[in-house]
Formats: sequence, C-alpha cells, structure tokens
Amino acid sequence: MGKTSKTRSLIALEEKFGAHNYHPLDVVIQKARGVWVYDVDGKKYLDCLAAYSAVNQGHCHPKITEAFVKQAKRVTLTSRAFRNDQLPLLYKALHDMTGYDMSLPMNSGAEAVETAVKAARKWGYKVKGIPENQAEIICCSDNFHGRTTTIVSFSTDTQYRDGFGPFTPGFRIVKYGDIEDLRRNITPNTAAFLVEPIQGESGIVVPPEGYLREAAALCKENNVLLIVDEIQSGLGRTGKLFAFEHENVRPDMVIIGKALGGGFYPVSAVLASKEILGVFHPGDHGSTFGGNPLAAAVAVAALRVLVKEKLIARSKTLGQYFMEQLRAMKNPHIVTVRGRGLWIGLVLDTKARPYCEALMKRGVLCKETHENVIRFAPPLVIKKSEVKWVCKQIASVMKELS
Ligand code: IF1
Repeated sequence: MGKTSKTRSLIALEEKFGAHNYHPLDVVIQKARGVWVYDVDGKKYLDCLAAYSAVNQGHCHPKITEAFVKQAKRVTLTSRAFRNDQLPLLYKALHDMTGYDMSLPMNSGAEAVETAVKAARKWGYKVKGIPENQAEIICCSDNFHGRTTTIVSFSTDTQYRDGFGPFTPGFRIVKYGDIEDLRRNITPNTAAFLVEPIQGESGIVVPPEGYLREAAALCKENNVLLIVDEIQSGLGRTGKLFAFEHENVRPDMVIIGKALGGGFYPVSAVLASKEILGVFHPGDHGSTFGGNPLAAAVAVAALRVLVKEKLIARSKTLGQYFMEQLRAMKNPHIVTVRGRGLWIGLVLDTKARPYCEALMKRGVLCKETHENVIRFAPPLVIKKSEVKWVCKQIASVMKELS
C-alpha cells in the first residue's frame, strides 16, 4: 500500500527537521475520538496503544475537553508563587480516591519519579537517619522509569545509558521478581525500593504471585520506603485503580502520570503520607508548570471520567475477554500471552515489528516492545465488539505472516 503525497511530505519534513530519537510507524494522525484515530488521508484505525496508557479515557473525551476549554479561557498558569483555585480540588480528588494524605504535582512521569527519588533520599537522611550522602535506592533489572540523567543512571538497558554518563550514584539493581535478591541488597543505608508492579517497557512482565506483597513486608521490616511506579500501570489500566491492589499492598509512595492528564496535558504526581512528603519545605523542590490550574482542572476531569464511566471494571472484564481470545489463537509463533486488564503482551518467537505493520494496514495501531512482544493497551472505553474486531485482525495477521 503506497503512501499518499500528503503523508510522504509530512514524514519528509519530520525526518529533515526533527531529531531522530524515534522510529514511529508511518501513520500520520490528524484526528482522534475515543478509541479511533484518523490519518491525514481519512483512514481510520483502532488505537491499541493509547499513547502508552496516557489516553485511558479515550481520545478527546468530551468531558475532559469541556474542562480543558473552560479552564483555558479562565486562567492557565499562575506558577506556584501564587495559589490557584483548581489545585486544591485536585489534591482533594487524589486524596479521596486513593486515601493518601497528600500529593505533589509535577508534569511528566520522569519528573514525578525524580520527585520520589528526592523525597526518599531526604526522608532517608532526615527521618531514618542515614549518614549524609550515603542513601541508597534499590531498583529492578529491566526497569523503565523515564529518561532523565538520574533515571537512566539506574536503567539496565544499554541503549538508554549509552553516551549519557557520568551517572548519578546511589542506586543498586536487583533482579525483578526475585525476593531473595532484594533481601540480600537491603543495607542500613537503603532509603527505598522503587518498582513497577508490572514492567511495561520490558514487555508487560508480571512478577511472580506474592512478589510485591513480600517486597512490601521486607521494606516494612527494614524501614525502607516502598515506591511503586504506577505511571503506566495505574489509573485503571490493569483492572484496578492501581496495579499494586492485585497484591493488597499499601506502598509508601505512589507515582502517577500519563492518564492523570487524560491525554490532554502532562500531569503527574507523587502520592504519600504526610510524614514522607512533609520532608519538603518551601524552596526544596518545584516546577513552573507543576500544579498549574489547567493541569489541575484536566486531571480532576480525567479522574472523574474513570470513576463515572466505570472504566476500571471495564478494563478488567474486557481485558479478560481480550486475553481469552488471544489464548485461543493457535499459532506456532505465539509463545505466550500475558498481562492484566487491558494491558496485554503477545509474546512471539520472532520480530514483532512486521506484525505491527501488517496490523496497521488492517486498521489496528499497536507497537512492539523488546523486539518480540506486541503490546495491546487500547483506551479503556473500548467496546466488546471492538475488542472482537481487533482480535479478528490479529488472527488474520498471524495467519498471513506464518
Ligand atoms: C517514551 C516505554 C512505555 C513509564 C513508567 C515512568 C515513565 C514511563 C513505568 C516516564 C514512560 C513511556 C515513555 C515513552 C514510551 C513509554 C514507554 F516504552 F518507553 F517504556 F509506556 F512502555 N514510568 N513510559 O512507562 O514517564 O516522563 O515519559 O512521562 O517514548 O519514552 P514520562
């Protein structure tokens, strides 16, 4: 299928004037509603990536659009030098929904991870009594927490680090899913354990049953903070508000982002107790845009949509249905199907990219991860009939390429 001249010329502009830090599929999206996106030629696709879970509520959700436009016409940015009338409502909404005492708003996920790292270190010194500059944070192999210089300092992916040193010290890596490795690496200077409840970038890797529960207990025993990165797994993606709920744990700090902005605006936050976030005093940390009134209004609307439309329960039931359909596909190239809720990894014994390209031709957009995994994470507003249709396309492509 040839590209139209409009598509070609836009891609040419992008390649010529933009940094080449991505290799996107060659679909140029112009418009989107709900689960559907439309390219510049009017061709329609079902979005099975949902901007890496940032549009759990569906593209351009009317309620979030309304809140966005309304707030954009009133006031968008005050900086935190002044107060605004929207941020308190976001704080209250987050507290009511999650039970955490307080939150600290930032913009991107990476900034919220940095915030959690800073909070954990400061807590380590001021509350736990770790000697100055000795605090350690334990992270997992194959983690993904963002791309700042400090965050790539604890990445185990060569590409994410290559050429970006020198790195920030103070991090230790343990094997994801291996509770004994965590136990071995905790020292009196450990301030925190930072973990994804399910690893997204690594290929929708679900840790062994009980891992998070045992990690939480270990942390408690050793006065180590458990920090859970729910940036991608949170806000309904796995069929619970937070993925850690599957194991009935209560992390000390929770990091959220992506869908908190409903796909409209970068909004992230760290949730924790008063004792932990209380380590920050005026001037210790901040951001020009963090907690701005537009972000706050959008986030409140985005959270309301999750609740009002019962998207979390929807993720659970439709995720189960989706996974059953995939498991029923008998194909020699399918190694396994894994995931939780509407967050599914189809693991192949071969490169996943050609499958994603073939799916795109059939009107399904998804993205490979780690060479051989196709991830499916549609907006949570997807209908059962649409899941069924996607599965039909997957089955056809599996046959076609075998
Ligand atoms: C990209 C991956 C997904 C995240 C978790 C923090 C962040 C992310 C668990 C940082 C971000 C994004 C970043 C995006 C692609 C995407 C991604 F493949 F890179 F790993 F989703 F799987 N914690 N994940 O998943 O949040 O600063 O980006 O707002 O292109 O880098 P951010």
